[in-house]
Amino acid sequence: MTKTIYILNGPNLNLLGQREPEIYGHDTLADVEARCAEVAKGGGLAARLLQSNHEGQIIDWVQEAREQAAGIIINPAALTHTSVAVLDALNAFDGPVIEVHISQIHRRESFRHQSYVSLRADAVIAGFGVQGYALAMQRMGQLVGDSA
Ligand code: CA2
Repeated sequence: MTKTIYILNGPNLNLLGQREPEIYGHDTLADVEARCAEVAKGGGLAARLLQSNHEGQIIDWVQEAREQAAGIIINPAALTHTSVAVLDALNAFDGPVIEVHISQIHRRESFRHQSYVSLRADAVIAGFGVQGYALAMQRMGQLVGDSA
């Protein structure tokens, strides 16, 4: 059976492509979803992209992933820097976790330098723009694919 990778996105990422293009670029989450689906397919995987502005919903999806997904790609957005609850949920997930940030968070305000999620993430990608999601999916193919 095809393995599914969850691509979870936190608060305000629904605005991707509509605001602050100088930081986040012009692509929308729908563009990200299409590109990730393509890369996933090439690696024999399926992609499921989800976005919520609500911390509890992100946690519910991480818990759902325990049953439904082989790996998680997550851009927790601002929850990266605040949420022990998202970290705890990820700690209960057994598969690979890749943290993605569109911007280079270490070159931004100091409050963005701290990531709770990095304490669990197997890999972190930051500053590649939305290409980071596709790179993460490529790596997932290596980590959970049939040739892994
Ligand atoms: O660089 C990233 O991917 C971030 O996770 C994005 C978060 C920010 O809080 C993190 O520090 C770094 C912000 C997401 C908000 O997304 C928007 C996209 C377009 C327009 C407005 C907000």
